[in-house]
Amino acid sequence: MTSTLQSFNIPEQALDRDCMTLSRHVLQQLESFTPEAQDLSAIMSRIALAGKLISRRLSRAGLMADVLGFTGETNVQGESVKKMDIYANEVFISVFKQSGLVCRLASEEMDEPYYIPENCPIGRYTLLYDPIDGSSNVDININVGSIFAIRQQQGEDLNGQANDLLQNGRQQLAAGYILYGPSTMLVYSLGRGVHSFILDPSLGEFILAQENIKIPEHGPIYSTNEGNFWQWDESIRDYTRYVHRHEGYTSRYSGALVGDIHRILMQGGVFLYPGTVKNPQGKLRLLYETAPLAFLIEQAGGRASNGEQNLLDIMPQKLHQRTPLVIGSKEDVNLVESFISEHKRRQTES
Ligand code: P6P
Repeated sequence: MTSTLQSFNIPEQALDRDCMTLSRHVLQQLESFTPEAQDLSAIMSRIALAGKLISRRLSRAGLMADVLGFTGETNVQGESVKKMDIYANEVFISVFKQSGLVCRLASEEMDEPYYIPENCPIGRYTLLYDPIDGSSNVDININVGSIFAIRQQQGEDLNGQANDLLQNGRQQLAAGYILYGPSTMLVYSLGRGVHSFILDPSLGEFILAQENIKIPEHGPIYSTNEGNFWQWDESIRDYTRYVHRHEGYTSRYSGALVGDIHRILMQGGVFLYPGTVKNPQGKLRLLYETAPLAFLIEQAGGRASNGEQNLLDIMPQKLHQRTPLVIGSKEDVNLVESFISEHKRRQTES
């Protein structure tokens, strides 16, 4: 007896997959329907909605007034703010404001966290995010991304400074990114593997694409801005000379972290943004860029550090703290770290 689907030549698994939406996948991951599981599922759905809204705007950016270009403002990072940064930041606030899910949103674009007091007694969840990472690429139609992490409030945030967020990356309940590329892809982890979803515009849903993504143990790609070469520590310069001189390495760098990390996740290799003479702590932000990505890459079987310490063990001292970043395949991160430790050894011996 063939099933109805088979009699219409509709592969059952294809239909099942089209029905595996993000919210259903979260509940399946948590193997539970507890209020906490429902909350996380609902939070991920709101993040997906934010991704849809941002994707839609980006796809029309060149055709609409007031989407491209700069606002003329400078953000807490001292960077010129793109109109798309502000729009995306507001999208995340809007999709969570009436959700009853999160009580705070901490963003690269906001000096202080945004509080939604009426939500605080509920999930006590906090969303940390970089609404548009790599926004300099928006005006030239090259991929950009959003990065997010979910944490739970610990203790009382009495002074409204959200100091309870200053915990290491192992306190993250979930993390991921949305890549606005040829297709819009959401990649996330709840600590039970890394899974990707692709936005099907015809359905308006993120549909499961790949489960339990594993990063190769080694890959050919090294991704870094070699324009900073003479700003780097000698150990990083020696690593760069090594990959220049040895077969089997190739450089890929887009200037947008999410796309560069996604390439490393899928093909293997290492991304590094080291400290420089001018910025010893590097450029990337710990709480809403490097820690979420480190969580994800570790879940995929890779590694992430600041060059010496596991990235997820770093205790932030302030909300917008920066860290150097070495992240990717285990073997390739280890190789970078071996140059750093060798230089430290020589310095202590001299
Ligand atoms: P640089 C974008 O501004 C960003 O924060 C990341 O997306 C990207 O990896 C990095 O900065 C690029 O910085 O100094 O190479 O232009």
